[in-house]
Amino acid sequence: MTTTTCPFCAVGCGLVLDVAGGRVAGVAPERAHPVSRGQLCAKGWNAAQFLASPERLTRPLLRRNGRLEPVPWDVALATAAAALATARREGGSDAVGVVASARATNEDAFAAMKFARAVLGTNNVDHCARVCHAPSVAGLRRTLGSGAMTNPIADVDETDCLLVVGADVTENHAILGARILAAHERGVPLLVVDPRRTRLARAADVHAQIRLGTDIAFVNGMLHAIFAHGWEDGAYLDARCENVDALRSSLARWTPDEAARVTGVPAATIVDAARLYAASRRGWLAYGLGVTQHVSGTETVIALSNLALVTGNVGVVGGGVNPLRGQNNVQGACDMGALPDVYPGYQPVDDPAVRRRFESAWGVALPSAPGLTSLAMQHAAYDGRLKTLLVIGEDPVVTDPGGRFVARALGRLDCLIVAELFLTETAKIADVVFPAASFAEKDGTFTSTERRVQRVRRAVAPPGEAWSDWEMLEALAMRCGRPMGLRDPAGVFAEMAALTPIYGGMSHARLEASGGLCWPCPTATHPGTPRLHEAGCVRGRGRLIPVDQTPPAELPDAEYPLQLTTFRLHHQYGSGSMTRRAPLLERENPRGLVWIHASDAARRRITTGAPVRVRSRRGEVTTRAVVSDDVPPGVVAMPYHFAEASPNLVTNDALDPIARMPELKVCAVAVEAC
Ligand SMILES: Nc1nc2c(c(=O)[nH]1)N[C@H]1C(S)=C(S)[C@@H](COP(=O)(O)OP(=O)(O)OC[C@H]3O[C@@H](n4cnc5c(=O)[nH]c(N)nc54)[C@H](O)[C@@H]3O)O[C@H]1N2
Ligand SMILES: Nc1nc2c(c(=O)[nH]1)N[C@H]1C(S)=C(S)[C@@H](COP(=O)(O)OP(=O)(O)OC[C@H]3O[C@@H](n4cnc5c(=O)[nH]c(N)nc54)[C@H](O)[C@@H]3O)O[C@H]1N2
Ligand code: SF4
Ligand SMILES: [Mo]
Repeated sequence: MTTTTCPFCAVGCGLVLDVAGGRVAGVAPERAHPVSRGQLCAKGWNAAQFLASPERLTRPLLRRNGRLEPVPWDVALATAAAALATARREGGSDAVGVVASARATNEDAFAAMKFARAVLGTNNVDHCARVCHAPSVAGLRRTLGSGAMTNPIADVDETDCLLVVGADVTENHAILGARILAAHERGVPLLVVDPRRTRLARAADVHAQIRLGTDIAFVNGMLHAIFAHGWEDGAYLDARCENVDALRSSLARWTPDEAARVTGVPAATIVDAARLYAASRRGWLAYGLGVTQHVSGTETVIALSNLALVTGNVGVVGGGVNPLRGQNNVQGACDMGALPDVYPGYQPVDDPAVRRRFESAWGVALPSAPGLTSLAMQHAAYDGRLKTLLVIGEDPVVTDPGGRFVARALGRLDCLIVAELFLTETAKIADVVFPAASFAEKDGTFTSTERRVQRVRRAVAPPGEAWSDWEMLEALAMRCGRPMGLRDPAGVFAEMAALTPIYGGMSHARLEASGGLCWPCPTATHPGTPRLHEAGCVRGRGRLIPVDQTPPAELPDAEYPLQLTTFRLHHQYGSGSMTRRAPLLERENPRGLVWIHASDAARRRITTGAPVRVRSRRGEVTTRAVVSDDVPPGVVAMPYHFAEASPNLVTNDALDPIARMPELKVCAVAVEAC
């Protein structure tokens, strides 16, 4: 029996792997786990199914005469190191880049970050947070001083009001979703802001079914009503916030009627939502990708932060601004500095004092200018500026926007190196593929959405010749002539903790206990910090910043009359590489689908199950229809787990100017029967 952490979403449930004959024979929930408390969702129960799939990569692969062929590790490492050396010689250090994984451990992410900076000499390092919660990191840093979830999941049981904006919690953070529903059943008011009628929306007291990309108008309308009725927390604003007058005067035009005109939600509903949230003693505000995956993503995060501050809900039990982080270790991959502008612990690369500390710890000169984001690396590859790219545990060909651009851009690299469990669509076009060990085959840690750092433990040996990502990176560093000195996961963690104040008091030994510790945990005796900003905001005063509604980059017109949004299915995960190899999960939703309202379907003679074509200015995709009033007229919605029917063939890559996040949640499309 090996106790470990679920490898899917960032709720971070505890699970126990039952090992027999060198294989994982079963999965059970960890009864004593402080968050999941003996529960698992469908994915957790099936977390071991993919491990022994015959499709697991077991040997390194090298492209020879156009085909990927198995080769010894030595050969694959030598080829990858030579490609990195050639690219740096010809194009300089910034001609190479690294994409880290939010699915692998903190130790793997730290190794990827160190490999980019200390071995390759570039800050070109990023990961899937770019297309996920980069606007939370940017927005909440500006307003509160820290981009992470402020309050723990357990505060759902301590609150007087639940406000969920653009998050499908029962499907995507299922064990948290169940806790929200239970609180609601005990009488806590539940408000949901979502253009789709989600399971949570159906149960809610108020479902604000807003038009796509109009959240700022909605929140500003709420704030207008709050100030108009005197529902703000005046004492809190005086004591703990700045810029109150600027915010208040910026709201003049956002009367509930004006907000209603823009959002399509009745003015009375907006006032109702404002009253319920503001009049409650404490309100737990959570949000997801419906907020972040827009060109206005960072500003929408700021608007939500304004709302929580004006009502005195930051730094208090049962309150908070809570971005529901997605991947099992995306919080960790951000914390580890797998981002182009910061070292571990959000220490800026362009701060000379910080840089000197890392330079003296590692004994190398480090680059000072922030690097390229993952999407900018694709553009640089397309333009020939980036020549060799290492992608660890990510499938951008399926999961990044912009039609076939990603594959075309990666195809122009001199060398694409991929570390993976499976031969994904991205691995298929690689030049070198390294087989990676999965969560059940290595030691390390994951950091959950509530900043909870928990142990991941090796239960079985990796298949064939698969290695942990950090081991591969150390071996590659050695071939590059600059060993990193990483010896084992506990040692990697210790090196990281010594350089990262928020993790400074943690070690593998301290994390042995169930549930681990929440950061910041600066000293060896510090108990961890489940709730941020309690003694005032991390940045000092909470900063209120006026923001205004910006429309989505692409609006419907005669040629593309519908709006496409994207979402997730409970039984599938990400690009599907793991869930589609779990028979009990795959059978629930074995193929791509598009949800369409009955009125739009009838006009196009589309019925449920019918094949349909979805077209945008960037491409087209064929899939099957689900006729349903879960989506409003004028909106169609696709899940993104199916490579053969990927909405990213049509989604828009227009960017949020602050966080460089693409607008994955709305673009204009035409839909027709085919
Ligand atoms: N089963 C499953 N669980 C997962 C994942 C998975 O793939 N499968 N992925 C994980 C990851 S990486 C992440 S980041 C999380 C994501 O979890 P969520 O944040 O819940 O992600 P989505 O379902 O993509 O989008 C959330 C909601 O935003 C709504 N929405 C779309 N546009 C707008 C808008 O303009 N305004 C508002 N208010 N809402 C809008 C959609 O209708 C949808 O219900 O889930 C994690 N959990
Ligand atoms: N249209 C649309 N597109 C989206 C989104 C959306 O809502 N709509 N959501 C976006 C979001 S929020 C995210 S997070 C991204 C996710 O995009 P990706 O990160 O590309 O998706 P995953 O399926 O999680 O891919 C992770 C890969 O890591 C591999 N893997 C798992 N564990 C390990 C490990 O330990 N080591 C290594 N080397 N590999 C491992 C898996 O096999 C899998 O292929 O998609 C984004 N794309
Ligand atoms: S809620 Fe998330 S962490 Fe918990 S079992 Fe389900 S997928 Fe795993
Ligand atoms: Mo995500």
